[in-house]
Amino acid sequence: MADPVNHPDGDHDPQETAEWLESLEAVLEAKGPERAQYLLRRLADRAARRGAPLPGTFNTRYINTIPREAQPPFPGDRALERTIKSLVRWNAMAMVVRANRHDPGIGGHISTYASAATLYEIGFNHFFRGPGAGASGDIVYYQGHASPGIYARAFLEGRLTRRDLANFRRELRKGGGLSSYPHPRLMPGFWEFPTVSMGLGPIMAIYQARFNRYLEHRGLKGCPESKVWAFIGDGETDEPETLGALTLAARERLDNLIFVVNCNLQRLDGPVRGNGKIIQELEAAFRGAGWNVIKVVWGDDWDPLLAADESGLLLRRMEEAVDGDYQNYSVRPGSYTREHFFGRYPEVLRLVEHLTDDQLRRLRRGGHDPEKVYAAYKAAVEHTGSPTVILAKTVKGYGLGEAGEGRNITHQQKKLNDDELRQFRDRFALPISDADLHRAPVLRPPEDAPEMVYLRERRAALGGSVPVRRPRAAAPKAPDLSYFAELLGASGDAEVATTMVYTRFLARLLKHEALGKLVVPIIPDEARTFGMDALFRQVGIYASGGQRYEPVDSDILLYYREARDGQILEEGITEAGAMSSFVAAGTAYATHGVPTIPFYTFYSMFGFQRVGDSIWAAADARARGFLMGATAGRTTLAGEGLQHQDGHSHLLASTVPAVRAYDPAFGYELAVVLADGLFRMVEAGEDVLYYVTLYNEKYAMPAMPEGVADGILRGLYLYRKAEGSGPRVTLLGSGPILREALAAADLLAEKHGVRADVWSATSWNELRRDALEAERWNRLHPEQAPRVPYVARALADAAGPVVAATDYMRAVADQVAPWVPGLLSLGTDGFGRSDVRASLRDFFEVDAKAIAATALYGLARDGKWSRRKAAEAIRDLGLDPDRPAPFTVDA
Ligand SMILES: Cc1ncc(C[n+]2csc(CCOP(=O)(O)OP(=O)(O)O)c2C)c(N)n1
Ligand SMILES: [Mg+2]
Repeated sequence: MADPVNHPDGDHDPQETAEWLESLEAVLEAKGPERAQYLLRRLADRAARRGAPLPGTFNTRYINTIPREAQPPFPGDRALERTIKSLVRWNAMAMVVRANRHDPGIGGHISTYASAATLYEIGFNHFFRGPGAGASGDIVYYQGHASPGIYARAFLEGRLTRRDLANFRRELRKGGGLSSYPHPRLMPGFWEFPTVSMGLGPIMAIYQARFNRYLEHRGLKGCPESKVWAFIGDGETDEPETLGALTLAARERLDNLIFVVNCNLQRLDGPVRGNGKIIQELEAAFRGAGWNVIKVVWGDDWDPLLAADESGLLLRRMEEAVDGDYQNYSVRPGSYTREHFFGRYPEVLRLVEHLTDDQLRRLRRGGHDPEKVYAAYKAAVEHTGSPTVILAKTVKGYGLGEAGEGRNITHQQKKLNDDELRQFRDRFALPISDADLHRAPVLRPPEDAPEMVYLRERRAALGGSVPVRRPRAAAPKAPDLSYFAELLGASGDAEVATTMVYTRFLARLLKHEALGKLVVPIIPDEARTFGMDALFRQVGIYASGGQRYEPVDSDILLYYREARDGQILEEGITEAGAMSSFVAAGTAYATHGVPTIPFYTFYSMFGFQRVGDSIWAAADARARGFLMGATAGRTTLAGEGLQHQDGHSHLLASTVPAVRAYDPAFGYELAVVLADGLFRMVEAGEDVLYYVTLYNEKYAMPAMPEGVADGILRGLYLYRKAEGSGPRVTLLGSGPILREALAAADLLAEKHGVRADVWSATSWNELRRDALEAERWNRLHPEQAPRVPYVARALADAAGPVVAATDYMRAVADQVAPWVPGLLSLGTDGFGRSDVRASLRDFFEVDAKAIAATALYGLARDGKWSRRKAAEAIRDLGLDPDRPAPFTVDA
């Protein structure tokens, strides 16, 4: 091949250029590439110092990174692999076409897998290690929209039935079906990682690869051979999460990580970079971040053309053409490509004189050439010291011809007519008769057909089929509540916040003989805010290379201690990254057979609101662990104002079916909830998540009363019974606002002779969940004795009006309204403000006086108190009845 650097642009002294290049050749020949690289670096250094720095470019030329000469021999049987791939292609297409014929509008994708078939098949036949390959096998993130291809292969491997395929996207049919995309929640024996919300797969893959190292360095599991593969769409790389953690992967030298970006140049609506080149753009980004980049741009048809490109003009033409042009070259006839692409320069046109138009049209791109893809994967697997990305150029909808190959509509294509089916069959030489064609039959050769034997042999050699999800960790016994006895007593004179109680819980758990080492504390740069820095000393911060400097605060007790076997994942300021670690740790019971228990502690405002989609993915992935929303509460987090004060995370938490959310007020409540979470997730193996809000308001913690544990877990228990006579009311409070309810009860008794029972509502969400179940059962069993929801049962004898108050939007407490007649709720709807707690609670009307006034109104409303006295009380308490509501936008 012509030297690609022999570029005709701006060479004013070709003679001199030739001499320099000759010298380079001589060094390469005699001393090898390392010496050549050394000299080039020295030259670049010198040039920079002499005022001629090399222009910053992280790009190489627009050709394959691995030249033809360096390609390893292909170890497979090309013919049999092509047969298998054609069958998978056809079946993937057929299952979508059939599904949409049967149920128009059911959806599915043909063109994504069509472009990626070679990328996956080379993986399945030669690289992806299954569970039997030792350690944990490989960990593969499949591009969500390529799932028909993954199902089609599993069908050939005998893992799925015809009925499964027929029920693609019809999961509710009798016998079950296949989920649209990778959802472990719905197909728990098959899919491991949810990927279809774009960008989450890639970032989860990076933190998964890092977590594998963590397991190793902490002596929990050695899995150095296990590779993490992430298949990504080129359009998907626009998601900030896709590229957001690249530098972490390079910094951690994650050579167990391989990204494969399927550069079919298109996304849903049109080209990814019509006016540029996505491969070159990504190359620069990945190289700049420190990745090993392997470009697979051209198939072997191009090798002789490049070899004959003496003038360098073919290469120049390849670089001039933009992705929008390349899209045309895959759609239009060969004559168009001859004229527009090759025809620009006579020298280039001459290179293809011997090729017909049809041959020109079929000049393959690198991502469709098995040998080039194999070479890239082999180099990636063998590369050490940094992660690798493979940028493979393909055609979207490859093989669909008129039905959508390379066209802008291709992403949505779900139907093929008879002509299009015939073209597809002919192109891939599939054994389907003309008569059968219109049925788009799913194909499966007999078991003893050579391709079937080959397919099975290859997977057996690689350790069995993938994807497969295998929850297999032994379930360690969780400590019971008595292990945390120190947290259940009264704090006496000491004032503590629930965050402090939580830190003590964690410190104690970390000392537990069986579970301690399995705990994975995850923090995005807020440990000091939460008072968790004591853990730095106790268990250390994970640093793969150990601590290579003397910490500036090494003379103090709580210095920043990093260690190779450190236990804390101190992620820095990346909630998306921290959530990815959470998923890796929370699914390790299945991925690695190691039941690690993540405790991810974050600023509650930056939890569900910021990374809600990642939490949804964690729930889909059946992750188990604790999400700890610290500095919670719109009025409890003082000073910080609108962007920080969380008054809605419980509402958001209620949208995720796997989340059990709690809002404890007291230390013992917190301990009961966390111990229960350990039992359910670790010992009982329930695939749920716990969300618990923590606060930084300090107060004296009472001792745990007898018999309240069950109520704490169900979400409500009577904390203080009213004494004495007089009109009665019932107050419910959660989190620190429970104390406002208690103060309101005192106020009502002292000033108005009204008696209040005060209940601690530890989980509005759980109360509602339970009530919904009872209500549904009643609806469906009209002849039977109705079930009474727990909240209604608990409050059956509640006296007077019921007032609920929380540090969250009223909708949080209102969740129980259907079962608590006449409920009056108070909450913190509106934007937060920078101020002290007392002022904030006054503003949002959730303090003792607002609760008391509401209770008196309730009595008056119910005819048990005079309306005049209620109005007087409002004035006496200092409430301004005509002030605008705090939740109006201009309050
Ligand atoms: C977060 C998110 N946004 C939008 C979508 C909808 N969507 C599905 S596929 C697609 C286009 C994908 O293009 P690309 O990543 O290039 O994949 P290709 O199908 O071309 O391989 C879009 C926008 C999604 N799944 N996730
Ligand atoms: Mg694409």
